[in-house]
Parts: sequence; C-alpha cells; structure tokens
Amino acid sequence: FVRSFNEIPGLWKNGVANLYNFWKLDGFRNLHRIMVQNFNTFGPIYREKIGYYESVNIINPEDAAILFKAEGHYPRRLNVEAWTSYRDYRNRKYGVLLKNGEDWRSNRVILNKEVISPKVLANFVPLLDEVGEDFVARVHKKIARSGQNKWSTDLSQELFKYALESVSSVLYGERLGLLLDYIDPEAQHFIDSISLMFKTTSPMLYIPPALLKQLGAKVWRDHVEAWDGIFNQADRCIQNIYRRLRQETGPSKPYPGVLASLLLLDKLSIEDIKASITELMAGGVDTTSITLLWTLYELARHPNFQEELRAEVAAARAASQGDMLEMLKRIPLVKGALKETLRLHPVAVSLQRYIAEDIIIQNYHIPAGTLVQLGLYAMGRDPKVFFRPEQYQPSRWLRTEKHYFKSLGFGFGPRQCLGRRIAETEMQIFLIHMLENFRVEKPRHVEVQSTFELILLPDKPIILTLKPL
Ligand code: HEM
Ligand code: 2DC
Repeated sequence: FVRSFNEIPGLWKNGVANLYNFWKLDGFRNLHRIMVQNFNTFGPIYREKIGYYESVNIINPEDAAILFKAEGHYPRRLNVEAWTSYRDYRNRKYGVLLKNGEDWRSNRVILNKEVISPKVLANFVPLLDEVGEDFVARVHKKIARSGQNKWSTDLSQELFKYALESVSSVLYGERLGLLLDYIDPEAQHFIDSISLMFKTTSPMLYIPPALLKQLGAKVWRDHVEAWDGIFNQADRCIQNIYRRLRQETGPSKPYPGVLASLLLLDKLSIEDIKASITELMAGGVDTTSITLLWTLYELARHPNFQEELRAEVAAARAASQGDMLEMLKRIPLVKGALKETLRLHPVAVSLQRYIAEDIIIQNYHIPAGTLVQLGLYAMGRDPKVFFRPEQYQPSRWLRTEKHYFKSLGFGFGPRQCLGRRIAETEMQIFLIHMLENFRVEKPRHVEVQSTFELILLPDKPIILTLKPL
C-alpha cells in the first residue's frame, strides 16, 4: 500500500511562513545543518516549501539510485533563476550549466569529448603539473622570506590563484601568470566576483530575482555586478585566444587548450563556446580551491594519514620514474583522501533532479516533474550510511565493494560535473607536489565548520603552517 504525495511529512503548506522561520534560523547560511535537523525530525524523506522553493528531500543511497534512474534523457537540476535572469537581462547565451533539453544534450556531448573524456587527460596533465610545480616554488619562496623556515597563513587566496591558473592553463593552453609576485588586478577582480556571485545567489533561491530586481534590491544589483566582472574577464581571455588563432600560421603547439580545440572543431557556434567556456572558468575556482583547503586542514589534523599519503606518493614517484600520468594511477589513498574531504565537506549541499517519471521512495508516491533533492551533506554525516562518519578516514574508500551511490561529490550520470576530470587531476597533482615538499601543521586548535554561500565554505579562516621536509 503506497502512501500519497500529500502524506509526505514536512513543512510544505505555507512557503511564506516557512521562509520567515528559515530566515529566523539564519537558514541562508545554515542550510546544510537545517537539512540534517529535518532528516532527524521527519525521517529519511521530507517535503518542504521555503518561499517559492519546493522540494522532496531524501538521504539514503538506495533512494538516490531510484532518483537517478528516473532522471530521464535530459536530466535537469534545480533551475537557479538568479543565473538565468542575469543572462536574460544582459542578453547572453546560456552555457551547458544552464541549458536544458536537446540544446543541453547536443552541447554537452561535444564538450564531454574535449573536457571530461579519458583521452584528454594526457593533454591536461603536463599543463597542470607545471602549475603544481610553480605553486611549490612560490611556497618555498614565501618560507625563505619569512626567515623562520616555515610559513603560517590562510591559504585560501593562494589556492584561488592556483585553481584559476590551473583551469585557465587547460582552457586556454597558456599561463595567466597568477603565481608570480605581481598580481594582475583584473584576475583578482575575477576571483572576487565569483565569490560575490555565489554569495548573492543564495537568498535568490527563495525569493524570486524578478521581484528583487523590481524592488531595486542590493542583492540583485551586486549579483549583476558580479556576473559582469566574470563575463568581462572571460571575454578578454577568449578574445586573446581567438585573435591569436586567426593570426597563427606557423606550427601550432602540441595541445592548444580546450577553447582552441573547440574553435578548430567547429561543431558549436562561437556564442555557445563562449558561454560554456565562461562557465567552466568561473566553475573552476572556488570549488577545487576550497576542497584542497579542507584536505590540507584534515591532513594537518591527522599527521599519521599525512605520512601515509606521503609514503604512497614517494612509492608512486619511484615506480613511475616521475611520469605524472603513470603516477596518478598509483595513488589510491590520495584519491581516497579527496573523496573523504568531499564526504565531510561537499561543495554542493545537495544534488537535485526534476524527475521525468513517477517514482516510489520510502513507500511514498512522487509524481513526475517534482524536484527531488538528495541531501549530500546530510548523507555524508549519517551513521546509518557511513561507519563512524565523524572520522576522517581516507582508507574507507579503498575497499571496492559497498560504495553503491555513496561517492557523489561530483553528481551523477550524464549531467554530472563537467569539470570533474580537470578538478580531480588538478587536486591530485596539487597534493602530490605538496606532500613531496612540505609538512602541513595546524598551529592552534580551532574547530572549523561549514557555512552556506551557495557552495559550502569554511565559516572562519583556516590557518595552516607549511614547513619544508
Ligand atoms: C556541475 C561539483 C569542480 C564545472 C557540478 C555539480 C556538482 C559539481 C555536484 C552538479 C552535478 C549534478 O547535478 O549531477 C563539483 C566539485 C568540484 C567541481 C565537488 C571540485 C571539487 C568544477 C570545475 C569546473 C566545474 C573545476 C570547471 C572546470 C561544472 C559545470 C557543471 C558542474 C560546467 C554543470 C554541468 C552540466 O550542467 O551539464 N559540479 N564541481 N566544476 N560543474 Fe562542477
Ligand atoms: C546549492 O539548494 C543549493 O558546481 C541549492 O561549478 C541547490 C543547488 C543547485 C545547483 C548547484 C548548487 C546547489 C551548488 C553549486 C553547484 C550548483 C550546480 C553547479 C554548481 C553544484 C546545490 C557548481 C559549483 C558549478 C558552478 C558554475 C558557475 C559558473 C556558477
């Protein structure tokens, strides 16, 4: 006997009242903790409406499997209206992030070949390796300058630059030079714009941007300013490559980068290419940098794991005689550490789909078209899903069985993260170089938690100390 949609527990009858309570709980920044609380109150499924945001929420891996089986041929995530409104307002095309239906699929198929297929990895690795080496050189220099044989700092700004330099070198096939002493103010403005864009998105998940725009609200104006900063900088980078490509006559580089490859391939319109390259460039900064910061934080808290990873990296280096592509196949524990970081500190609090067909979850009927969310943060910390979830334990990912729908940090299926390969490779290479050169320590005992600014971020600066080995 299947229970009806309207019997699902939760607060979904009065969106405005719920928004008011959500706001009182400082929900705009605590969404992840509120979701954990809701699962504790209502059980493994609850229905919710906050402002104009309506969803059904689930937490179990088995239920995630049902959800993704019903995602259909054209999977759709939550429609982030702030992002589409900006593009409509400025007359800009949607990229792969915001497209839907056949338009999304045809673009995504072409982008997949250039961005996420295993064959492009060999092209990315030398570029990313160079950025990793430059980062290490920069840290050595900072340590030398400190005169104390160590460097204690909040690494987040450094990691933003590392991430932007990495993703740009892959997209454009050339270096921006962000790891030099001089910081290009335009690159810094781009980095700041991305953070502002994320931060100003979260209130507009619940309150329609069209309304805020009409009211002349500051959050909408800031949001527009942020995207303007992002598009202006991306346009400059794209124009550079485009101009160069048209002038070039002589022999070209072995690998010219994603943008040039797409232009030469000539299967997407220039406007489509620009839109998706801009999204890739913007999506490639805060995501990987924050995940790396959390990983260094966890390794500083667990010196024993840090030494284990260092030993694995040393063995991999020896066995592959320095060939980075080979080396990446021999570091399962480093990969486990990154999965473990995303379990405890996921970039995305939830994964969601508008289901394409009716499904039954926890014995409740859910009609096609409903927005169903998997609470990724809550699942990662649920003792029914993970044994001793509070413990950071990279080796739990080594045993190959029993990970059914549990490692979902990059999403799932054809609509999963397009930047996944870039992100994983960039983060693995970073950790390899850092572990080979420095010991990471945490000077003081501070418990850092997450705060929600569309993506999850540390709620206070993480101060780390780097010491040469
Ligand atoms: C989508 C996570 C890094 C670009 C997503 C999604 C998640 C995610 C959860 C939604 C997937 C789904 O709905 O199934 C992450 C994490 C990252 C990361 C955890 C790093 C630790 C990146 C990077 C880029 C990027 C480096 C760009 C180079 C994108 C794009 C989409 C996306 C374009 C939309 C894809 C589509 O709609 O077809 N990411 N991401 N991400 N991500 Fe990432
Ligand atoms: C935020 O309730 C919480 O990868 C909402 O690189 C539901 C939601 C919808 C879309 C998610 C978003 C959450 C978190 C950030 C994500 C985004 C889809 C893509 C984006 C997961 C879970 C991200 C960070 C992209 C960003 C690309 C950039 C150009 C905006």
